[in-house]
Amino acid sequence: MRYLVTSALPYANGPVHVGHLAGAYLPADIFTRFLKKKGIDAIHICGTDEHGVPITITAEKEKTTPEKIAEKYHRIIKEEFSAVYVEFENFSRTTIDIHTKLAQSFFLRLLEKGYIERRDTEQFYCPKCQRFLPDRYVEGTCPYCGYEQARGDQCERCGRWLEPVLLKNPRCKICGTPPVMKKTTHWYMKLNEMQPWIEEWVKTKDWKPNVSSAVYKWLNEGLKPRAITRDLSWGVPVPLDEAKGKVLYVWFDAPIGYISSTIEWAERIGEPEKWKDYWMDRETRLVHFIGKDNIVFHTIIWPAMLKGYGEFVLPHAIPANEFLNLEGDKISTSRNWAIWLDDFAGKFDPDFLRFYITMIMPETKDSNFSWDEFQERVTSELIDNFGNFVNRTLSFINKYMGGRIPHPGNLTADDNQILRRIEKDAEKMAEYLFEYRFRDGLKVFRELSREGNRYFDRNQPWRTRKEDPERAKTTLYISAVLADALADLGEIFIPGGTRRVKQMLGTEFRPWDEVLAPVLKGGEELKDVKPPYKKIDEEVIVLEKRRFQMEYVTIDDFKKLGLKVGKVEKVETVEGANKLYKLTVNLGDETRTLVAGLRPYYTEEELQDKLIVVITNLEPATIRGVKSEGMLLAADDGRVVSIVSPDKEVAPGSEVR
Ligand code: B3M
Ligand code: ZN
Repeated sequence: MRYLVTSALPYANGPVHVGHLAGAYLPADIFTRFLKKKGIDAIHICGTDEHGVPITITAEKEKTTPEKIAEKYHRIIKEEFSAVYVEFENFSRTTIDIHTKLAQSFFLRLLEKGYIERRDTEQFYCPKCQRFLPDRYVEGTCPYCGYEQARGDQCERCGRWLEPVLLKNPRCKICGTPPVMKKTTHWYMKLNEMQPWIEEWVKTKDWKPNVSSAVYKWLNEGLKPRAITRDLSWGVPVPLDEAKGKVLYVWFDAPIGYISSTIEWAERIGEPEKWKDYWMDRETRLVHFIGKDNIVFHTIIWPAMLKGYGEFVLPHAIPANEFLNLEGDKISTSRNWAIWLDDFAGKFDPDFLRFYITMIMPETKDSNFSWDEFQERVTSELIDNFGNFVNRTLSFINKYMGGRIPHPGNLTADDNQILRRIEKDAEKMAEYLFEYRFRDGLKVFRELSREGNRYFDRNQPWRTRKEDPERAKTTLYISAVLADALADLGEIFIPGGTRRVKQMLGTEFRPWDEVLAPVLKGGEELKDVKPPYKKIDEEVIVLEKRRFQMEYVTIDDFKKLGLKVGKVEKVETVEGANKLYKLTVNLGDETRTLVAGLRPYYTEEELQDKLIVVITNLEPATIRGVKSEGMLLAADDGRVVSIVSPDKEVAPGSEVR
């Protein structure tokens, strides 16, 4: 048996956020790490999806080329993943040569075999821009809700799916000209003819309930032929003379990226034939991790493409996740209602995110990320549970046992119970993980950590140390063995902290099934004992939370805000807080103190005498012992923080309306 694990290819038109992480990349990373630790041959394959209209739109907006956008975000996304310890055997791009050729060969083979047909149709065309307009390039009034800026594929206000012809007053998104209908030719995949086979195949699968319901909804509606070409210049060219100026639809070429990335990997490691083991050997289990919006493409269209092509294995499982919301609201990149991975990793230990996201992973239904819960869960379940157990064990050994793990004496029933439990829990976790139940897997780990703390409390080494030293030594030995086992079982979820634990113990990570046989014999010397995790930085949480404390307001609500221009008269640092400044601000008829988390972004000189905008009637808050009587406004796109400042000189105290 062998596994090929993939996660959805992110569009190279923006950075990756926690929603993406929870949907596909984290479960895929945990799963691959687990398989490898189980001694199973497994690789994790991904790359950026660099074609498609979203990228050309971004390029037009930023007045640059799709190539440049793809290049930029490929690099950013790759860095973001490594910042949260998500690892791949290969992270490719759909613009490489291997990919273009393979995608074209897919098209030609399916055409040759009669799965694709040519059709003449009509489509919106902008006479001014002289181009056909993809759905997203047409804007108009939504026929359902009357929203005037509805997009040709979907209305952002009422959420309904649209087609450009349904829009009232349609216009070209680029130049505003009303488009005209024009004849064109496209190639369609005859999914309707493939439906009987797809249904047969789908029935052989043991889908997760959320996946299953989406798949059958589509099948029950009946599959329709689907256009797989577009009149665009950005994409994989359709390899036919009669199709000049046309490219493959991005969703046709994207999943082929899983194969081309595997080929690229095989070439890179100097075994150019090796990709075939993963794509052509029936022993391989192909597992696609994706978010729920990608279900139909992976469960219906992609298998149909693979089946039509004929040489490759079909998906073994598609454990799609539902959505992760953020502070009770849908994640939205355009509203910056998101937590970006690189931003997070600069502020907190990446294990914190991996741990919390796994705890709330949207495996069967949507779930919600909340900063309060993040802080609470990470503190109580990771730092004060696993972290504390390791730390009290190792500190005790350091302090009272000369820094060496003691040799055990006779084992009591309680000691043996711990050793057996490690074994049982490792098995239980493995069962959950093979079933893609990552929350449950992590729960076993959390409970085992908790049992470690209880064991330590029950056996009271601080007391037996004087009364019964043999007992104390055995207790600490067993605790160290458990700490070592926890590091192994936890590694797949929290690779950072568990590595630090291994370093302190002087042991190596071991295969899953060897966790039961303790390697520690007693006598080993500990190295650099310190808590595996630092506490969560309260000030950083406070600042993060502020970003998400908004909801829709009426004009009257807005008027309730006392917004005034202030002038910074004095800038001071706050003792023990390296993110904060204490600002003394002149508001015309009064002077106030504000605490602001600006130190990473502004020097004291830059702030001195600056005009700022202040909310004057915000409930005062005491931050690090300093009373903050208001809040200043700043823009934050996740990368740059920029103070909002009037662009002409106005008197301090001026009202902002
Ligand atoms: N790029 C959509 C997305 O990022 C798409 C996935 C392709 S997987 C083959 O959600
Ligand atoms: Zn136009």
